[in-house]
Amino acid sequence: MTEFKREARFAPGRDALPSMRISLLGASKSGKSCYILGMFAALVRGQGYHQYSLSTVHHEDGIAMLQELEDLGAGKPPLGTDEPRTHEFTLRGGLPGRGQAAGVQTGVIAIDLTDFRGGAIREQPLDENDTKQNYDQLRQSDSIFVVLDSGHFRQPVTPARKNAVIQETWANRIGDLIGWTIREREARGLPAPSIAVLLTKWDFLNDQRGTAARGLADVYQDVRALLPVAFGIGLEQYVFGVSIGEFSDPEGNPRQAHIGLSGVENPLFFAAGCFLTSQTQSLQGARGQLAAERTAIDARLAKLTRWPAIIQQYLLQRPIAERRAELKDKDDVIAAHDLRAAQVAEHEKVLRGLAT
Ligand SMILES: Nc1nc2c(ncn2[C@@H]2O[C@H](COP(=O)(O)OP(=O)(O)O)[C@@H](O)[C@H]2O)c(=O)[nH]1
Ligand SMILES: [Mg+2]
Repeated sequence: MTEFKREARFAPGRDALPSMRISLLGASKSGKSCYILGMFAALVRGQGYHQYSLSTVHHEDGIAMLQELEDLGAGKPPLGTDEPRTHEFTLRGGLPGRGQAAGVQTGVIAIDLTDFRGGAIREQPLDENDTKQNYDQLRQSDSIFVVLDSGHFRQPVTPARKNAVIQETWANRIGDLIGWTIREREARGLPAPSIAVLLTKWDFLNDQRGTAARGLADVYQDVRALLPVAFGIGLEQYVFGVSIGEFSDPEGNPRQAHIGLSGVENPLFFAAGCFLTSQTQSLQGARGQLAAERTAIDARLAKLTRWPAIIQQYLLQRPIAERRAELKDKDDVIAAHDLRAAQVAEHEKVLRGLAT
């Protein structure tokens, strides 16, 4: 039997794409696993003019996720396995472009998204266990999704309630891990992760039939007071209300409901936009390097072509031809680089616009 090759049917393959890591941090039952299912389902068909879409590296994983979401709609909640789970996605999108490139869909970012195990958030990063591995992944995170159950914000977080909410949302643990990640990355010369705060089960607050109608602006102030570290100077952060359907009442009792995805793609677009900003910066650095290399070749060529024509013709023909070929190669590399940089910049702009 011929083995079916899973990836890279469309160039460029996933390995050639810039890869970003996202870690989800949130108390157990805050809605992390459900959110991932909803986000995938919302993006599987493509979104917006640029048709941003998400696919799983292994197609069967995607099918399983869609099935889990359908099961949820049929009244079967997802398994609370409390296992760390990394989902491997590819974000694709098209750019208008001109000529041959017009409307072509390409991979934009390879995304690894880790559903952090609840225990790992609360345990010490000891050697030789999966908690340590989780810490390694956290350190590599370009973005952190902080998952907070909107149920905690149906009333304002008053001083009297604050400690209870900190307890229930694990805010101290999450704040500590965010601070740790920022410091670890700084020590390695890496940019701070972007922070997307996800207010899951937003239907609790949004609900017109109304358990409580509070606007995002009010809740934003509560979140800021709860997790100041996520709002530090120089950090990119944004607060999103997301919902996948009224699958539980505010007391946490499951209930049957239709799937109703709301706002679930925005945090991903935000994280992708922030990530592409740092990509743009490193592409600029690489561009400077390429330009310097071109200048060096050009100087060598100029030196050769200063000789009298007769010498060039008889003695220097070969080195001159070689330098010219090198120059052409470098120009091709630079042109490809510039096209890539322009595409990254365009995706960055569009994704940021879609997110907010
Ligand atoms: N009302 C409502 N309930 C939700 C929503 N998302 C998840 N839930 C409920 O929250 C429970 C816990 O979600 P889950 O994703 O398993 O939490 P995790 O432990 O953080 O992974 C689910 O079983 C659902 O009953 C939502 O958008 N709205
Ligand atoms: Mg879970």
